[in-house]
Amino acid sequence: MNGNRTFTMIKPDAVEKNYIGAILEKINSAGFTIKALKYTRLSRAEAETFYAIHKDRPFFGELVEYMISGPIVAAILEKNNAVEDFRTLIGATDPAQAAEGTIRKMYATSISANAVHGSDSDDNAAIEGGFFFAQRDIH
Ligand code: IDP
Ligand code: MG
Repeated sequence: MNGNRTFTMIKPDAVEKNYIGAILEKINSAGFTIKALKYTRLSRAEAETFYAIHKDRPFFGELVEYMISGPIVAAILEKNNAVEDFRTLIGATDPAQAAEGTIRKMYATSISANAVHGSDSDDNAAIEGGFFFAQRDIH
């Protein structure tokens, strides 16, 4: 059975362009409830840990530099079938391939600076949410 929580970040490019409000509005309009929310900035060590699964990929260095280049918004979201439905809402990793109306199509800059993160599984949603939020931050 699919779970009802996912984790997202509004990434530095979208924050820089003042898209926080527009992206949160799209998330709410799609039926997701915000369970936790934080405006923060990753250290290099945190970004390397968060993306450790990609450490052998050629884009890892670029990804870490980009993710520490400015502040982000982190959030835990709730909806039935949250992980899959949120991946549909954000669209393909490369905004050039993302479907019309998706968050990445509307707000992303490039395959690296692609506006938002979305967890890829229930297990990772729980791990990633736990990376940013204590139990007392989740409501
Ligand atoms: P996802 O965010 O759609 O799940 P992943 O394959 O998990 O995509 O990659 C994590 C992040 O790494 C992407 O969101 C993007 O910021 C960056 N990334 C992925 N592929 C590339 C690439 O080919 N070049 C540069 N950055 C990339
Ligand atoms: Mg991923």
